Amino acid sequence: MKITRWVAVCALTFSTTFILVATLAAPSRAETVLQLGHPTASNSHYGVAAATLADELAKRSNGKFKVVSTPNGAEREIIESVQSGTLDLVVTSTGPVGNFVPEIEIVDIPFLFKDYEHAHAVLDGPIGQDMLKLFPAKGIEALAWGENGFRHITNSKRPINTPADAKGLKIRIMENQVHMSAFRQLGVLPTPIAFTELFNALQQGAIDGEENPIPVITSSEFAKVQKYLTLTGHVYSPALILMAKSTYDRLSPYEQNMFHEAAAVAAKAMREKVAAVEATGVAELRAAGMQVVTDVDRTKFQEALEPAYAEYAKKFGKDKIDQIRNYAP
Ligand code: EAX
Repeated sequence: MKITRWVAVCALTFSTTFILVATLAAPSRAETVLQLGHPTASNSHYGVAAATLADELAKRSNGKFKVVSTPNGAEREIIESVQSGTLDLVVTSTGPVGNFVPEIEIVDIPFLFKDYEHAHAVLDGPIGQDMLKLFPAKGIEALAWGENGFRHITNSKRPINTPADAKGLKIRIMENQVHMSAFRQLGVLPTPIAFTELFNALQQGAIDGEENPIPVITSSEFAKVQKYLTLTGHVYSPALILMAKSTYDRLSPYEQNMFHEAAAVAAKAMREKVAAVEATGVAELRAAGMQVVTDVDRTKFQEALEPAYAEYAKKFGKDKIDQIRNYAP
């Protein structure tokens, strides 16, 4: 009886000691959960950026940072939450970003970027990188430029071959002053609506059309509510990976660097996803019943928007616009 009790006490002491030692020996693994919001479905290019950022941060921090993503958010609202620090991260188009950092709206000027290569060169070069430095003064840390893609017009009324065909259509635009000026020039009725309301507005016929890159049109299933697509490519739509400055400031310099590096990998994955969907998306949309105008004369649209450039020059400076237009690395 006595021996049995001793064995039991010993076993207890041993296991307690073991647990204590094991606990002390284990690295401190307090997990930091970060909340991320983005505007589209999880299988979209935004979802790819969010998932890649989560993977990269988990890997680089040995599991310390865990990113939890919520899709289908309203961009302006989620940026507001990041600015106030109630949300940690956002992947967003630049659409509503000018409401927070006005200088950024310059990148939303139609026909500013010739092609993807030109856009990447500007954003990855000194012009784009200097723009990221404007965010901290507004309570936001800008981690990297991502990508939404060149935007095209869809509508439910008629095929658009020329700017004249677009006249009179009620077209949803982003909450963006630069786009508002451009679409006024086209003679459409530009209607700013949050992206989260867009599908319903199209379905109910409250508006006739909208404009978005192919990866948004496919992942948001707009073929269900839009018959016509014209590949106007009228404006390049960048994206940004942004972080609450309050969250960023709590990190060590080593961790801050980790976030920038992880975001760069996420942004690259986002661009790759955009390119992949660009390659297959139009065929997919045709198969889903859309009628696609591919051979549109883009210069006609560019000419129709030309008067808006006087307004842009006043707002941003002609030199700044030309610097981007003519940029060669
Ligand atoms: O960022 O609002 C828009 O049309 C955006 O392109 C969309 O939310 C994806």
